Amino acid sequence: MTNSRLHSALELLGWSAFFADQVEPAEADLVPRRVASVHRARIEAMGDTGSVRLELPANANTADFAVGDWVLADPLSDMLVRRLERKTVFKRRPEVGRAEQLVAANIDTLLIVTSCNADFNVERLERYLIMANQAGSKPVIVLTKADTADDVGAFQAKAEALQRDLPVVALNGRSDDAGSLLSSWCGVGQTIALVGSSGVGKSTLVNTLTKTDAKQKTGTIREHDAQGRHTTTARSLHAIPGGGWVIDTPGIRTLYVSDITDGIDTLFSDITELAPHCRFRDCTHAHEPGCAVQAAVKSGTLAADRVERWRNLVSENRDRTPVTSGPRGNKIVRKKKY
Ligand SMILES: Nc1nc2c(ncn2[C@@H]2O[C@H](COP(=O)(O)OP(=O)(O)O)[C@@H](O)[C@H]2O)c(=O)[nH]1
Ligand SMILES: [Mg+2]
Ligand SMILES: [Zn+2]
Repeated sequence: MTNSRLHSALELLGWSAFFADQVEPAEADLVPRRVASVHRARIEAMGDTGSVRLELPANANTADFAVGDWVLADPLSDMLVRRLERKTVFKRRPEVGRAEQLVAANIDTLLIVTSCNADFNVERLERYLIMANQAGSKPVIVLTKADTADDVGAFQAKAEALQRDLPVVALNGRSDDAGSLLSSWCGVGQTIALVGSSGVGKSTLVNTLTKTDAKQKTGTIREHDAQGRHTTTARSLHAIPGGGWVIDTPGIRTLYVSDITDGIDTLFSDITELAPHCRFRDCTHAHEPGCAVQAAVKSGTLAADRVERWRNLVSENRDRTPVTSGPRGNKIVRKKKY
């Protein structure tokens, strides 16, 4: 474990070169603050001097900010000046025709939580994986209730087959071991969030991870973390003893895919990497002669149902993504607001 006293207060909050490099010389008198919770009319943030309520410019819309965002503020007035570019961002479009909503930002790792029981569902896990890939967060599958299952290895193998190099951790969320099994994603300044169906053990895991151990309660940030201050909000940052942060209930519920540029390709890289070997450049991998994907299915190296799910997800994304966002097949050019 890294000793948190060797890190600055901002580094403990997740500040890194990615954000520091964005600060212009003219902004040297401003201070970085990390958004801890977003409300309709106010934003709470954390910085090297603790929690503050940011003053908002008259034209600011709190809906443009997400838990986890880094902003620059005036240290005297706490006035928010601007948001820094995000390393990762989760958005969702609640319905076709509605605007995308921000869920959370700068999440390094998304823990996709399911249980070693009937909750385990490949289709649902694939949708969460697409979400994580698209956001730019590293996905990890967490298999809870390993203590209740006869064949944990079978669940583990199925989960590992979902995406190349996908870490899979099986655990008992109620046991203290859970924290050490997940510690490599909960280090100093690292931010995680959990998604998964109701009842899989997300709250249990958050409680286990954030359990305050008096011996580890060191450093300035720990003294005034957001615990107890933002109990009325749906989403907020909570400190993990040892250095990381967890965003509770990130509220990612909608499981259809939309507005995905490369999150599907990342999930199905085994399929998309075969495409250049097809005879036709515009091969749909459905019925064309000389199709490398169909050849892989025939030879048994690729599962037919996986190709089928890939096809369905690609078409669902096409149907649910507004054409105004970008021409079909091209990368969506995302508008920057700040
Ligand atoms: N045996 C066992 N029970 C668990 C585990 N994780 C959670 N539970 C239980 O599952 C139930 C639902 O957990 P909860 O954390 O509320 O799930 P959430 O809806 O995802 O937040 C509770 O009764 C927990 O005690 C686990 O790893 N093993
Ligand atoms: Mg819960
Ligand atoms: Zn093909």
